[in-house]
Amino acid sequence: DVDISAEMSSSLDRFHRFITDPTKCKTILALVGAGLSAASGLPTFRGSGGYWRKYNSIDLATPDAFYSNPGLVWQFYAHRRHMALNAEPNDGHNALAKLSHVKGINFLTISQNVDGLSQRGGQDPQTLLEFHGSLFELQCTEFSCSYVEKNNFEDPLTGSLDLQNFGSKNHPLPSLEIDQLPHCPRCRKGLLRPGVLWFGESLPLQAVDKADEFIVRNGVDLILVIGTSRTIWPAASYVDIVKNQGGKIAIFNTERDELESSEDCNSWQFIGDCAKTLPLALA
Ligand code: BV8
Ligand code: ZN
Repeated sequence: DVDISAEMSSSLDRFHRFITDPTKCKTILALVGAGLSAASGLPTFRGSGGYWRKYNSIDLATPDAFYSNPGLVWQFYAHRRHMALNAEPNDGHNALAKLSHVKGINFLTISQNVDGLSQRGGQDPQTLLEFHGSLFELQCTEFSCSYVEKNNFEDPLTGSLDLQNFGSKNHPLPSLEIDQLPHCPRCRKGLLRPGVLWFGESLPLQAVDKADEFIVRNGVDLILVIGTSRTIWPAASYVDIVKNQGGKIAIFNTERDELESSEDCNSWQFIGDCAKTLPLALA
């Protein structure tokens, strides 16, 4: 049900010939962003998607915002946890999950998404790096305590973070006190924070090392750039790293990417909803 133009079907053929030729395409890296979850109903960051009520996500996804107004930042993340938990993985997630089971160690996804949908879509966790953390990881902010909880899907985390109390737009956001926010069950005094990477925070070294080791060990033959505006660093830098190695690039986006001339035979652009174009391209 995707309108396949003549141009698209010829580049699909060229792509299929390449991706199914083990002498040409052994190792695949995917860089995925918010556009992969758009078909699941989760807003992207650019344009209108980047706003929650009157706030721009980038202004709330910072340590300063959290330490100056933890209640507001927790309401923002409680809202996103709730939306992600009530969203379903789409055919784009499922296509990548299938590829992960076919390719195994010759496939790696660097995900900028924190919504947990790739895992719920069945992608082999060994092939998935959550470069920007996860909405469902909690960390203690007490310096001496190292409490981290993964896969916490409780919704709401506390009574005050129940969307019934602040979900609808026309209710003013209640201002929450510290003791109404999630606290550490281990040290019992630290405030918990969402286990996501905020702007200005350095990436987790083990994720960067795993990505670099994968790229150096194998040499990447193809990078799939899926639903990302390539505006966030250093995640965006992996596209050039692969191209500088001589890898080919396939872009799956609703917008044409001006950075890549589709003339040369080293790149493909599949314009449309990646929940539709990915299953076609990876079939
Ligand atoms: C770092 C988790 C070292 C939180 C996110 C000044 C001071 C400090 C740092 C910087 C600075 N200037 C620049 C930096 C670096 C900064 C950065 O990149 N800033 C940007 C604004 C320029 N990066 C960092 O801070 C990183 N850390 O560099 O540490 C350091 C340390 C100290 C000082 C300097 C450097 C950490 C970045 C991580 C931020 N955390 N997420 C949360 O989610 O709340 S980023 C967040 O936004 C998302 O995770 C995601 O990565 C990003 C949005 O990007 P996309 O996923 O691409 O989404 P977007 O909406 O932009 O695009 C969607 C695309 O999909 C579009 O192209 C659209 O056309 C397409 N699309 C839409 N629908 C579909 C579709 N495609 C296909 N199908 C569809 N249906
Ligand atoms: Zn603690």
